[in-house]
Parts: sequence; structure tokens; C-alpha cells
Amino acid sequence: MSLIPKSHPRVKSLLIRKKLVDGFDNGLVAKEGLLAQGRGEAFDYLLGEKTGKTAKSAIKAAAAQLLLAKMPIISINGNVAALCPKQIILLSKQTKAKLEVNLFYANEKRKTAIIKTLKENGAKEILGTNKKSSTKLLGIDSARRIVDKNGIFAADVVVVPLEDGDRTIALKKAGKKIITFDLNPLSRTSQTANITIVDNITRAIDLLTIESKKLSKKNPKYLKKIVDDFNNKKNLNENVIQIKNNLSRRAKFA
Ligand code: PTJ
Repeated sequence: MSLIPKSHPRVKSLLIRKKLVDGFDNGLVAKEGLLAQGRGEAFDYLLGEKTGKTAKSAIKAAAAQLLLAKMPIISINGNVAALCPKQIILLSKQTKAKLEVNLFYANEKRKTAIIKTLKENGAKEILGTNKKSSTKLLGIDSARRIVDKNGIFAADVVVVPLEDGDRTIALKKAGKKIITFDLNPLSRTSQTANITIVDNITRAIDLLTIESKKLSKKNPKYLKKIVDDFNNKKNLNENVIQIKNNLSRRAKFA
């Protein structure tokens, strides 16, 4: 029996990895999703495997932005469906955000498995399945360009967790506000989004739901001030400084 407690960050990280591997075995996650997880783990390690001050302020801004939205939506990919299906649905209920499955590596079988998982975890309506209501977003080469007319295409605020860079740029060009979860503060998505939560989605998602609940009693003026006061570039730079500090602290003991 291991002497390391379950709450230890390394053990938690291994449990998260297991969710991804199980998600792959169950047909939810693309092969490339395992690589994305590895990249995320490396950054998580460098960030100290905990939710820092910068992530907390991004979470607060994201909650305010979601509550101000006329039509918020959360985009779901294979990794998200494997890592936190229940939590993502709780967030969507709390913020009245719709859900749309949108895959980089398009695959109907995987899409069906993702929808089944979301439904088993309490999702009622899931967009991204009806070919009749689909349309194309300009400026994207991948399958991600196919979106629902009544979903991502019409939304004013889009949550794109664990995302590749092209779509964030295209969605911003289409006038939408973008919120992302990305452990890499240097990724194109992180740098392009309006609000980047640099934290493991498995830790940050519940905090975002809790913050949304807390802020739901506030008026729009109060919420707008939170969003206006948030500076994504500054926040990302603070994450990079955090990584540098962690690296030099560790190097001293090497
Ligand atoms: O299911 P699909 O077909 O839509 O494909 C999904 C993946 C994730 C494979 C696709 O979007 C992709 O290739 O993404 P990238 O370009 O690898 O980017 C994923 C980003 O998410 C990277 O910057 C990772 O550091 C980050 N990341 C990985 N795991 C986590 C994470 N960020 C937060 N929490 C994580 N658990």
C-alpha cells in the first residue's frame, strides 16, 4: 500500500492521467488528446500543481463574463468529456450556458460516445449533432469550423477549454468573447483569449461554478467592472513569472 496520501498533488495528477487513459479506452479521447494531456501535465508541474492567485482572478473574471453574456456556450472536446463531464454540466446549469460538442479530430463514433457520456452525467440538450443546423466558421481549416447555427455561431461568449489556437482567433474575429482553460500560458489560445484560466481544468472548473453562483446576486455594473479590471496579458505574464520562480527554486535544490 502506498504511503503517499490521495490528496498529494502527484497522486492527484496520476488520477487525472487515469481519467484520460480510461477516456481513450472508452472511445472519448483522440490519440492526440493523450499528447495534449502530457503537455498540460508538464505545465501543471511547473506551476506547482495548485490553483494560484492568477488563476483565481481569471476565474472571477470568467464568472462575471459568463453572467453578463446574452448567449453563453461551452464547447466540449474529447479531453473535457473524459476529465470532467459532471462538472462541466454543473457549470452550464449555473451559468445557463449551452453545450456544443466540437472536435478538432472529427470522428462520428467518438462524437456519439461523448454525447452518451454527457447525457449519462445529466446533460439535457447538446448541440453539434444536427447536420441541418450546422454552418461554417470562417478562418478555420480543421473540422472545428463546423458549428451549430443556434450554438457557437450565435453565441456572444464561448468557453473553449483545452483548445488549439486557430479557432480562438477565428471566434474572436467573429466578435465573440473567449474564455479558455489552458495550463500553457504561452499557447496561442492562451494569448488570444479574452480570459485565460491557467490551471488544470479538473481543479478550476468547480471553482468557476462556485464563483458564478456567488456573483449571480450582483448587478451587471458590478460584473462589468470585474471584467474591465481584468488584464489577460498581465495575468499570463504573472503565470510565466511563477514558472520561472518555481524553476529557480527547484534548481537550487538540484
Ligand atoms: O477531442 P478533439 O478532437 O477536439 O481534440 C482535443 C485536443 C486537446 C487533442 C486538441 O484540442 C489539441 O490538439 O489541443 P492542443 O493543441 O494540444 O492544446 C491543448 C492545450 O490544453 C495545451 O496547451 C495543454 O497544455 C492544455 N491542457 C492539457 N490538459 C489540460 C490543459 N489545460 C488545462 N487542464 C488540463 N487538464
